[in-house]
Amino acid sequence: MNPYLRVRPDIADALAHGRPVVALESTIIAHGMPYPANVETALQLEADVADGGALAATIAICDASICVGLTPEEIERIAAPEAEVVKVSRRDMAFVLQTGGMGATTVAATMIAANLAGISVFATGGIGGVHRGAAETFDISADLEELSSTPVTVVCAGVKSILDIGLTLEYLETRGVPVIGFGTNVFPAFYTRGGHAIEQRLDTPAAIAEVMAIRARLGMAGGMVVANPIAEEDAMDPDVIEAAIDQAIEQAAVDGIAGKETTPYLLGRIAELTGSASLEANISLVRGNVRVAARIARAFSELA
Ligand code: PSU
Ligand code: MN
Repeated sequence: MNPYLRVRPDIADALAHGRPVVALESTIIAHGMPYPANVETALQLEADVADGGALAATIAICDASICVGLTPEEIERIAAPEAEVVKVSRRDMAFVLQTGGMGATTVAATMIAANLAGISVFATGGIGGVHRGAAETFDISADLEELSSTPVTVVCAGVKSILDIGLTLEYLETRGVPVIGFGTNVFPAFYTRGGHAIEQRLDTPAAIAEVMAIRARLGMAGGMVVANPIAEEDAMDPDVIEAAIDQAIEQAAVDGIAGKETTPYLLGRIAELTGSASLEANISLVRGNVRVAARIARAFSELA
């Protein structure tokens, strides 16, 4: 066991016996949703995973450890509006383990932690990607590099159109990351069901689990993206969300936002501009993703 890992005993037990476990990230809690919806959602997601027959492991950095399986008290601590929580991606992980304090893990950092703990399936809302204007800014999320090197399957509702979705898909292709539509040939755009075509579609968790197993047998490094669109009845009006995103991006330029602050800033502005509509859509889609992830984790555990 890695000395920096602190795996909750019930999760360690499930993993030791090959029972299905789904990793969940914490940046979405600390920096992706307002309080108290963030705590309520984090706890709801764990219950949804349990309903799906798997065990949830919410991951964060706490007290100089990589905590795999936060307690409800720890979720409350990381979600509190006054909490000082660092956003931790691959680059930040060792630093925050040295300095101590709380860190919310991004998709990239959560994948690293899940892999260290032996968890193969992870669910979130949206992954990071290639930002609009990346040709000038070079702003490409470390999530994409992580997907190319760390063998964890990430179930998401695609990426938000704060990003350049087409370039994000190109980048994933270059880095050899499979992007599989779960029951769809369209890459979802988080709040909406999307528009970019994707070639690979699978309709069952069992088929996805088999692709994971084949990749492992081929000795292929890296993970996969399973793209699961928001439920039709909860999807937002594309014009409403696009207008908010354009305005948020303009404001970010005016305010001189750059680097790791960009994504949380844009998420915050969009939430302000669209109010509860985007929050409700966000909660719906992430709940949908954890349910699919639980089914994939079960199918994968049955293969082993
Ligand atoms: N996109 C969302 N919601 C989120 C994030 C992205 O719609 O909460 C978070 C995830 O944790 C993701 C991170 O891994 O932002 C990406 O940040 P960056 O672009 O700085 O890599
Ligand atoms: Mn970035």
